[in-house]
Amino acid sequence: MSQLWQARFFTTVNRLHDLPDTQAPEVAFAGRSNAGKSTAINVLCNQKKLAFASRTPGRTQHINYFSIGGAQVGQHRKDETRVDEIRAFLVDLPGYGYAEVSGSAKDHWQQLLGDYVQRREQLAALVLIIDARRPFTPLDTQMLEWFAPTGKPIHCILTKADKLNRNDGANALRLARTVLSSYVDEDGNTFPFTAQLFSALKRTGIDEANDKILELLGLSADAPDADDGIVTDEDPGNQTEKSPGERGVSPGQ
Ligand SMILES: Nc1nc2c(ncn2[C@@H]2O[C@H](COP(=O)(O)OP(=O)(O)OP(=O)(O)O)[C@@H](O)[C@H]2O)c(=O)[nH]1
Ligand SMILES: [Mg+2]
Repeated sequence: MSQLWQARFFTTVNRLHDLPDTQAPEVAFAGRSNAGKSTAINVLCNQKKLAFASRTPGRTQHINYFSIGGAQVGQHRKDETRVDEIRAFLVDLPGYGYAEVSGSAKDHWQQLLGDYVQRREQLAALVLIIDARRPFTPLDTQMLEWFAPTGKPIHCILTKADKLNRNDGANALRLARTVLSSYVDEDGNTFPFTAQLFSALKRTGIDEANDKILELLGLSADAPDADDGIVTDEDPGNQTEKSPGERGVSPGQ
């Protein structure tokens, strides 16, 4: 059982000002609307309804925090989370590029996402969720360029790989790695960017994503689990800033 299976809903926020004043490291899932962020979180956490996933694009409209640690998942599900025992957070971000969102709401979210990824000190790394069939849209590139100067890692999950045949999947992965390695800082060094294929439907790439996310959160894969209970289908009933890093970023090498 992965430590990610302990995840439970923690809080939801709509403004940077309201981000939780917590110290545990967080990994945020960013990506186009409908790319599969919420679904990936659910699969990795082995819970069907932890994050809202939907056919309707634009479903995730707030920043949702899920805590790992600080609760005996599987036993006393409704018990309060012990905040000081939380070891990490997964953060589900609203998708970008959703055409139906009005201009001002879109601007609000673009600005908020940009500020969040560039300035949130607790953010250890970004998981960029990309539909394997539509790699690196301009807004994905914008996200990369916002985040790269922080010097923190990005793990790119090319999801819906079940929609591609083996050959096209391999090509999509190769292209993603080429794009990621084309970003260099002003000294010509590449950034800590990685990529993998994933399918929530076929359940492929889960172990690789799980291990990477634990590593990014500083949680070791073989650490003892808080609890032996296995939760697969429970609804939790919910539903400081740092200046951007010094390093410049430039595409192309
Ligand atoms: N075939 C296939 N469909 C997937 C996969 N992952 C997600 N989907 C589907 O894609 C749709 C969108 O998934 P979500 O997880 O809600 O996407 P999201 O990125 O959270 O979207 P927003 O909340 O709008 O930003 C849903 O219908 C999912 O079932 C996958 O690996 N394979
Ligand atoms: Mg979502």
